[in-house]
Amino acid sequence: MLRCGRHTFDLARPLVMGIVNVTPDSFFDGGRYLDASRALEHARRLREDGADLIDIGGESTRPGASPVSESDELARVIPLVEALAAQGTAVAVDTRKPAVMRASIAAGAAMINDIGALTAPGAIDACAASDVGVCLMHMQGEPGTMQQAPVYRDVVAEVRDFLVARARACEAAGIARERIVIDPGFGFGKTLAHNLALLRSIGSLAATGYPVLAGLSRKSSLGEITGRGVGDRLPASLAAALAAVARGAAIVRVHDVRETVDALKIWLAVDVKA
Ligand code: 9MG
Repeated sequence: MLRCGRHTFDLARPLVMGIVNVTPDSFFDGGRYLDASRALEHARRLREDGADLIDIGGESTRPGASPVSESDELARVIPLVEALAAQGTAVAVDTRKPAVMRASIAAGAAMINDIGALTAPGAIDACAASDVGVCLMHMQGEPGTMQQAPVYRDVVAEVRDFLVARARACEAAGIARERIVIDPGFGFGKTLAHNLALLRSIGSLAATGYPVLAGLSRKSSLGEITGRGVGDRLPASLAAALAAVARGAAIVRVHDVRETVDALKIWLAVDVKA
């Protein structure tokens, strides 16, 4: 079970998290949903398509992205969280800022999705004071420069050890184990070889006992393998989501919810024992 505020998810089947970026510069949907009514309409569509959670982001995290002010991020994200949560949607908010975390939780967010794994001062406390779920992601470096020269001695062991240490820090602060998800952070300070090693080793992350979220949707590693631009990476994204789930991922974070839900239905029909 995964507990996220008033939502409880059974992890017997993989969950789908749909992405809505309320940013001018995200790598796939940047600029499409800056207008709040369009973002809301898109989030509702993703829900209808079968998303279990909707991830709202007000700051681009793509390689090379520039930081956004707290007030801009709040203005982009909070109205959407309020509107979606009021309709009963489980909303995750992708942020690293404790003030945005607190405001999102007050507005009804069910999960805080932090690419910084709650390392900012005050971030753990902001989440521990509530009952939201938390997604702790691994990143080497900062979005502005992280893809310049990522280096690891043993990428799988280093990512796993970091995530377990962060999860334990959360538990020590009062965030129950059932509220914690870990994420290797595909593309965040990682080469293609690092991403592939992590994808192959999702089982070893899942063996820690924390549910694993995999975010590969439309990412550049898929383009490196297929030679396709971001707009033509749907088949690669579906294959990557299935590869992650087959190795033990509990949640996939995707742009293309309808197609991913269909692909998972086939995978489940074939793979899961009755
Ligand atoms: C915000 N964001 C972009 N990519 C992501 C990923 O792979 N995982 C998580 N948790 N968040 C992400």
